[in-house]
Amino acid sequence: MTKKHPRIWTWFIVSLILVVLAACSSGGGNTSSSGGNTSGSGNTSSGNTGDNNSASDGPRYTFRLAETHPAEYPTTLGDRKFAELVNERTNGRITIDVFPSAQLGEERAAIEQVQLGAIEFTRVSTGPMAEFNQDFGVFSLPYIFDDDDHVWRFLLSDAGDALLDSLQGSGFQGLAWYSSGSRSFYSSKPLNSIEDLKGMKIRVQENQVNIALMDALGASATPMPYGEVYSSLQTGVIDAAENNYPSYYSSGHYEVAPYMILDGHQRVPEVLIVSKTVWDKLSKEDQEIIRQSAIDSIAYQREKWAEYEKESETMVRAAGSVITEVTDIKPWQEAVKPVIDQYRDKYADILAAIDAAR
Ligand code: GTR
Repeated sequence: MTKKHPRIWTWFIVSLILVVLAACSSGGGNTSSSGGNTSGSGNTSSGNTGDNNSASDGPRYTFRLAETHPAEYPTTLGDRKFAELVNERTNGRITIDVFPSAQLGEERAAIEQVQLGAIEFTRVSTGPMAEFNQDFGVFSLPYIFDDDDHVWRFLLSDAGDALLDSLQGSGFQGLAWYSSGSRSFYSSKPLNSIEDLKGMKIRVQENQVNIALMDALGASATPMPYGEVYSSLQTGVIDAAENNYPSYYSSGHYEVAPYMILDGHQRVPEVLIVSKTVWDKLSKEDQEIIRQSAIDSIAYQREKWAEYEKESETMVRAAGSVITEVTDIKPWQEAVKPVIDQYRDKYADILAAIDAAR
């Protein structure tokens, strides 16, 4: 009999502790709360500096950023610089964890997740973005830019800003552009001239313009995710693919497709985007910090890009890739003219802005 009372008390105390714990834990960890809760949030990596300026005030967030490329690739370095600036400028209140190597899914799947708000940020190529916002298809048109400086004059113009903002209609906010050089063809078979592409099955980034482009070259377009290209080249599912030197090298494609022809048919920039669902929940101050940090990460990404572009060229040449220069680009430009004709009206305004940036 005497034992019963202590047991009831034990249950009472345990229940009380559980109720108190439950009440405490419901107050933090919500990444979208708008209250000024700066303690007990789910943020894993920040240290609250205890500063009381406006950047430190407000909700704490831990966001994810999906990246296709490996950790040392220049876009990933740009993403990390961006995340670092945001973290510094909010005194650790906003953390953006970068997930490289397509850990969060292949590019198209990552874009879909960002559109839904399941992943907050991603850095992607404007190539696959064309299926989410048609204006982005303009970047897949062949030979519309003279060189990298021309691309950047356009991207940093009002027309470039307008393109970033046009993503709002598709469920994103565009934040900044990153460099991606120019794309050229490579194959497991010798590539000496434009004629060699005829009849080849060529992997392209997933969008409609690329299908028209391969038709114009007498090849057949095989859109597929980037992560499947290596094995598809290896097993002969495709004969060729196309990309810039950094991707050709870092993906290992040069090992299975050692013939490259430097036709430079496209300059398809990279873009850093955030989910509109997430963006709209942020305060104006946080939006401004995030936008400015993205813009401020561009210079670093461009610098790393320039270094890695040279390094990857050296590495693939040293590994024995046979690189053919194109001395006369005119036959290439002539061959792809039907593609420009097909899309001239659709992209009239953007093409005019690209011309104006020459
Ligand atoms: C790269 C780009 C990637 C991806 C890839 C591809 O140049 O950086 O984001 O789009 O091309 O061809 O799929």
